[in-house]
Amino acid sequence: MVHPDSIHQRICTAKREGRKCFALLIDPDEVSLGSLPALAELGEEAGVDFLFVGGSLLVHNTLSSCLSRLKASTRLPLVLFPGSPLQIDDQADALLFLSLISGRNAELLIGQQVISAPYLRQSKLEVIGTGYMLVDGGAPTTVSYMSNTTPLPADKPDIAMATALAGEMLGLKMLYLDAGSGAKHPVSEAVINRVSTATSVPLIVGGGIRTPERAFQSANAGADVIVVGNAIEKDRRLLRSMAEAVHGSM
Ligand code: 1GP
Repeated sequence: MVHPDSIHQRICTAKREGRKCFALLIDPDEVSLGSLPALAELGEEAGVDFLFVGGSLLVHNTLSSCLSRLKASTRLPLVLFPGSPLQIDDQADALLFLSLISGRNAELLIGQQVISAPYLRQSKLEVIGTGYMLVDGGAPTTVSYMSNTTPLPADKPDIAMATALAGEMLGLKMLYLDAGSGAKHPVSEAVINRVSTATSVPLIVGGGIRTPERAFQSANAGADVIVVGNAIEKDRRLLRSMAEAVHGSM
């Protein structure tokens, strides 16, 4: 059963009503804990819908303190976007339970999930099964190296579409097209459009989105949730214009 206030339900409702969502990605390795309250406040003022928290590889053990700082300073929903089962933390509201469906690494398709499932069942986290598709962003990313998988070719929308369809038919509740953090090239409008027209579950898109124009185009092409991390880490002033661009698209 889907809880009416669940994060998944909020995303589905926004999609149904034609409202696009904007998520700020916070990589605990890349922010100082002291800067989080101000960042959260800025996010609230800018109209950010969700804070995604996580990273493909965390080398500092700060996820838990990052979440507690955020929880103390904002009511924005905190969604874990985990690079590994080590990134499960009850302080968040929800967790994207990712299966790397663009790859053929059984560990990331189902292995790690089997390890995490009993812990997640005992947690209070809302668990959202999400088909994660890595798309070639023009340079090797941490996620392609860490996952030991080949990304989907950037110029083959049909492969992305077929992969997404399979994910939806397998019952995954959301799809995530990601060019990887800091990607040279974000996922193309052609790929976003092909995937979003072929499927009906919410589509999250991120990786290498650096400008409000690009965020607008990606949302217009069919993304339901736009995720930006790197660009805002570099220039927090982009937060408001990014959020406005996403919310202004249709
Ligand atoms: C990465 O989609 C996210 O997994 C966000 O990417 O940091 O490049 O915005 P950026």
